[in-house]
Amino acid sequence: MTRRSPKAAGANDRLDLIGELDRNVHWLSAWTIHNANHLRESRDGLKVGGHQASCASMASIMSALYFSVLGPDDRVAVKPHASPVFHAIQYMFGRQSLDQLQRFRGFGGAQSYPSRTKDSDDVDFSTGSVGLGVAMTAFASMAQDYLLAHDLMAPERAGRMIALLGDAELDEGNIYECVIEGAKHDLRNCWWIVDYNRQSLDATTSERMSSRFFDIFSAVGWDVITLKYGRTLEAAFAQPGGRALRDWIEACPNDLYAALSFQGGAAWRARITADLGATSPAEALLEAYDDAALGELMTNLAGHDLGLLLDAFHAVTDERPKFFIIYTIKGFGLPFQGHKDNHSGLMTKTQMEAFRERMGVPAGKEWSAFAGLPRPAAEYQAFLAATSFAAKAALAPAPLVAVPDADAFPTPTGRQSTQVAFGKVLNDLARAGGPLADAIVTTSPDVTVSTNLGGFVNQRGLFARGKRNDQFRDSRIASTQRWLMGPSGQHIELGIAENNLFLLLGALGLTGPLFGRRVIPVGTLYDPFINRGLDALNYACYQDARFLLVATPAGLALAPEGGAHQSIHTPLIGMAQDKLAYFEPAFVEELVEIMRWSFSHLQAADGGSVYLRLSTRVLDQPAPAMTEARRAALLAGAYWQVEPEDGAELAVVYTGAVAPEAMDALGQIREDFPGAGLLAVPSPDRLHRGWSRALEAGHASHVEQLLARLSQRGRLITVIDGPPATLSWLGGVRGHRVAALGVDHFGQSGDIPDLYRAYRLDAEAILDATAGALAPATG
Ligand SMILES: Cc1ncc(C[n+]2csc(CCOP(=O)(O)OP(=O)(O)O)c2C)c(N)n1
Ligand SMILES: [Mg+2]
Repeated sequence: MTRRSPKAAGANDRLDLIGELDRNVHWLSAWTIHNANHLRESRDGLKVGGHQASCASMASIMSALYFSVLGPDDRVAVKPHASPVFHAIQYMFGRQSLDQLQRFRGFGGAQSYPSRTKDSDDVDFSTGSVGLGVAMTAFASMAQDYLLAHDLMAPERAGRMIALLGDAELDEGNIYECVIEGAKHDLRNCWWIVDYNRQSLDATTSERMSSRFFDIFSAVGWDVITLKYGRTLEAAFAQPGGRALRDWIEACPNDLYAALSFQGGAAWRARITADLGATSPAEALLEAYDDAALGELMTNLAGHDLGLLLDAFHAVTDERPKFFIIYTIKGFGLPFQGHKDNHSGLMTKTQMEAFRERMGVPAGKEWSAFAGLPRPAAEYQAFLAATSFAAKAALAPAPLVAVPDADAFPTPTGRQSTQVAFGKVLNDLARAGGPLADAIVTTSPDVTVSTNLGGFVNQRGLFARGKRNDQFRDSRIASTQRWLMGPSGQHIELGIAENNLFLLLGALGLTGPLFGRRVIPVGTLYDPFINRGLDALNYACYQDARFLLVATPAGLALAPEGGAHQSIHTPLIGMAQDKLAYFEPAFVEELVEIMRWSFSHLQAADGGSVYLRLSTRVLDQPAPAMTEARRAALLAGAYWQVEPEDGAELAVVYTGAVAPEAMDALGQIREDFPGAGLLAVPSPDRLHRGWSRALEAGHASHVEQLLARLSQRGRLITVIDGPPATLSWLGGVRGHRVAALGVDHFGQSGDIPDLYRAYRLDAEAILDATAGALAPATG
């Protein structure tokens, strides 16, 4: 960060100019955080926060990338707590507003962590939950390869998917799940750049890992490029005594290095002398530096040497995955550099004032993009306008994939489960062909067959960048799975790791905004294992990725598989997860309508993703009864399957595979209460959201209209193979008393009659609950 003077045109001048811009990236990122914490009015007394140390650590790496290396088609996941660096750079490019910077971490302002949906300055990937943004770039690269192989994008528009990460992010397991998957899928065009400051949030990290990361990533086929020392330090190593100095540094533990970086030149000198002895050849070398210069020398790590960074990045000419380990100092150039507590450290007003003077920023010019730099602003602007990153333009909205009308979705007939019917619907679509069938890409973490995707895959094949043989087929060994593998395949088979499923769905669900062409991703897994990938699911939804998630089997109805595989609380996840509409149909006719609607909802500007909680329980199917009105009610979440008499005293309400029990119980109830109704709720989520929205908008919601049919004193008996809370809220809609049946303990193995008895989901339990609900209220 030393000031450079303008030189003659040429490579050196270019480097100088980027160095000058880099200085303002350091400045603006620190200043934006300072403004939010110390200058902007605080109404609640809360610390606003922001990470000046994490920003300073990575600023030069990002300057090198954005000012010289990135092309218009490259996409970047920025280290979450380097968000201010990203916003500062965009501001310098004229793509971020002053108002947004001034409202950093405020309502409607630049986001604390880069956000695709909430930031206005073209964030490629949201980040925040560490590790996920990193893996997302690998899956985005696979998604890009999928588009390329299917001729959905021009080869010359292929970009590099780049993650900028903190070293502590490497502790997240999802990273390793991802690189294993990457190795299987010939991952390419993916760079991970580690800000290797050897500090996490709490502490300095173990030096034992340094060489291990090299081994781990080399082992999975990545090119590992370690950039450790800056050129000034390398030059010192070449001096007499330099070898001894280098050996000392190599042996220096991370925490000591960090502490000395904080303490400065005199402390470095004292410690090195104490360790090596006054007669060491390094002594003469140290004497050539005064304390300040020695402090600068010893913190001259590669991540703070722009020339070195630029050369290293530009030296990459092939598309193999690259793992850069770049040594840095956390808080570089700031008063708390190297201090173990610096993660949320903020400069005081006095420290900021000193920093401003050191950076040469005139008072009153703090917000100007090129404040205090030696050249006229126009020169920087002209330089930035000519960078390859500046050519990044907003993509036209991806064309919509036409969803065929109802004829293309024949309702599978006969006794069956929703899981089997799901497979048939996809299979029929694949057989009929057309734009929707061609746009679908399915994926599953090693449960393709057991979630009934097999038929689709038989027809559409497995995706691989290169053609691969099916040995079993070639050897004429009989199998129901005829899985041909090649570039035209439409199924991406994953290993078991569910995190990878959600990250891949996230990436495939963003191909429209990322690459200009939409695919329709359909992912399947066993419902209980949503929990395994829950943060990745949330992450995909947070970015507004669009996909159909089919979770099956679900609930106690999976009977013999027992408590480890029976999902219980997933309906509440479905209800609470933003940008994900949860449906749990009981019958095939409902499922077909929901699937057809989903393919449009996935593409609608105000749409979202869809979660289908399906079952392996085989049910008799009622006579076809779909009408326009029922379809609309079903998609709004509920319909009267058996209409109540007006003013009825009772209704049984159910969701999903417990339909036979609900119908059986209702039949018996109607012997005494002929007006009782049966309310089917295929989407507790849509029903509840409609109710919440209506509260805001002040009109009667669908659920209010449905329940208005009942007497004010009416009772609701709700039942679901899931948590009772999924439906018990219905009592709040019009004040009806509710008896809520459902599962609130872990499951166990058994058959459905035994389990539904034990967990009180059978007709008898519904009748008992009815009797209880009708008893006069006590107290
Ligand atoms: C999944 C997750 N867990 C915890 C956090 C809280 N957190 C934010 S940053 C951080 C440590 C960051 O260290 P590193 O990645 O090395 O970044 P640095 O600030 O050192 O550059 C932690 C634990 C988080 N954001 N995400
Ligand atoms: Mg770190």
